Amino acid sequence: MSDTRRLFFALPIPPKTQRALVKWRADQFSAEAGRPIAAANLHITLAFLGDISEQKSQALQNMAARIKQPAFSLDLDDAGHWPGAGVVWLGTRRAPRGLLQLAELLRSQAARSGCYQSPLPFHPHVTLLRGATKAVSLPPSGFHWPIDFEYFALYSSEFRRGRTRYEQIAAWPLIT
Ligand code: 2AM
Repeated sequence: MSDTRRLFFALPIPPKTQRALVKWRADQFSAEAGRPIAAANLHITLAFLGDISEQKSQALQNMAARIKQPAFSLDLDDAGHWPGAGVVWLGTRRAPRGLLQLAELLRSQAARSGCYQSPLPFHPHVTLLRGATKAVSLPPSGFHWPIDFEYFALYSSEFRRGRTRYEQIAAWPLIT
């Protein structure tokens, strides 16, 4: 049996914004609202690959290395709750074209390599809380978390000793 890893392409949230978001989240949500995601795990998923072999991972990394997409900024100024998935998220009211193009490219390369892609439209978001299945009161609008993204990365996700750990496997620059 060959070894597989659970992998996904994502945009990491810069550490300074991670710290600020975690503080803000503690003020905005009660402990009962859901399980907070660790600061270091905050990210925007671009394409989820699932459990894949090293060979497939290498092929997708080779394709990622050839991507030439401009860097972009986005403002996390939107929040929402998906009770079915139990997710409270931050998103953006105006997704930059560069982000949508990058995700579309990675998702179509993943699909062509046999990684199942959800038919739901891509909705860029940072998951803040999990296990949020009951009604949650969301922060009033008016918050802004501007972020400049200059690279994207491939991560592995591993559940160990009761914790989800993400490890960056490789990263590629966006054109500045
Ligand atoms: P989420 O934050 O909306 O739950 C690592 O698990 C990342 O991949 C998470 O950001 C998660 O998105 C996303 N993810 C996990 N399973 C997925 C799936 N089946 N389809 C799409 N994205 C998924």
